[in-house]
Amino acid sequence: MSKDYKDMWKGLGLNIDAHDGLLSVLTNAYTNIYLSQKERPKGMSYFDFVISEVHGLRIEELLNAKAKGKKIIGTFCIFVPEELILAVDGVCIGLCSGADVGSDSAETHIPRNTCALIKSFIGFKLSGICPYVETADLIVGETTCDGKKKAYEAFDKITGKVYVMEVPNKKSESDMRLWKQEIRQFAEKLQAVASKQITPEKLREAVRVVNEKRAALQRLSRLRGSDPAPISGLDALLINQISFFDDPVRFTAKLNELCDELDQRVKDGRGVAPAGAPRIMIAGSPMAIPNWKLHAVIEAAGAVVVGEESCVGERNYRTLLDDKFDSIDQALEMIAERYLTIDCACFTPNDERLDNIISMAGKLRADGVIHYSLLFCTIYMMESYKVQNSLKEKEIPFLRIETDYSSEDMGQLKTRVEAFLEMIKGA
Ligand code: BJ8
Repeated sequence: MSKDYKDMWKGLGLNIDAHDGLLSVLTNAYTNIYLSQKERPKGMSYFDFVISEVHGLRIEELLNAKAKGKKIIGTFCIFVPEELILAVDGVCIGLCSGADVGSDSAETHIPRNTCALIKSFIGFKLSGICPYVETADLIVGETTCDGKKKAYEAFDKITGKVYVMEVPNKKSESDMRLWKQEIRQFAEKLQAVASKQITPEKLREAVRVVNEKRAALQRLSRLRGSDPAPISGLDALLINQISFFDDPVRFTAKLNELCDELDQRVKDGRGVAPAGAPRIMIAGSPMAIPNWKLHAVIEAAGAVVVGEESCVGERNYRTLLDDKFDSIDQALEMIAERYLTIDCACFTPNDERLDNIISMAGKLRADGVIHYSLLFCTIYMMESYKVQNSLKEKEIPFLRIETDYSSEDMGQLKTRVEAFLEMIKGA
């Protein structure tokens, strides 16, 4: 970190000893998993810097933004439209957490058999180690899976900052009506919290910023379709994770610079693994920072992860938003329509997800798909069987993994992944 931030953390009420412990674990993991990689693009140095300052400079930036009257809006789901947050001059921060922290305290509020992502965000708060939650003016939850829906009740008790959007479970006309109403109410809530009016100009600018970020992420995804892959799955995952909390304009510029470098690598036939190395696509539950477990296992075994069909991945940036609207009402309708195209497993039926997986596997030239579900993430665990069947029809090799954030099953994961790669190589 570039300087001592202890006073800032104390001011936010963090538990300094526990926080120091977290940072040292994070630094060690990052050094072992990330900095030891070979053939990393030079452009990754910006993203390394962001990680080194994840609880330092970025938090200082957020506090400076608050001092200027901006509001910090924390989110847990890609159903929450970032465009609306930017349109009230707010800052959108993804709060999902990917580390096994504070489980014991979390279990005093929610059951033990809850997915690691939920346990983690509650555990982080109760352990006093998340400066993002402390900085947030409003935390937006949503009625997606049952675990999150009920966990937000507990989280509101602990933080007093939670607002919940109702996401329907189907996509019929009446569901769309409900969702449009939710989007309108969210826009009103944001305007009240920020004491700012959304204007068509502000919203158009916000749409442009978010579209450019998503277009840069799409560009990165397309580049990963090359063989040899010009960037590791670990690095691409990290970039996707950072996209949820970095300044969007700066992030987009840095990602486009990196993609220019990757373009050159593709022209030169230079990759992070030899051409012909097994190419794996991952589908399923989101991997919040610093959850790098499965990518690390796969790439240590000599394969390369070429894409993530996940919210920390393609599901987040697949669709851009049309900015050709004449009024706020029309824009809110278009936002609702764009967000209801998201193919989260919380919907029934959700066959578009199967089509998206097949199409993505083709574009990325994936040799196999690993379906990843967090333990107790029922919706993705359930849907993995349909994914398996549709991949079988296309003769695409499939492996189902259910795991959490602990390292206890690393040996077993390694064995299963290696066997899967052997099967692919022999096919
Ligand atoms: S749009 S995937 S971000 S809900 S892993 S908490 S689903 S039990 S995160 Fe999600 Fe929005 Fe859907 Fe995406 Fe529940 Fe599963 Fe836990 Fe999950």
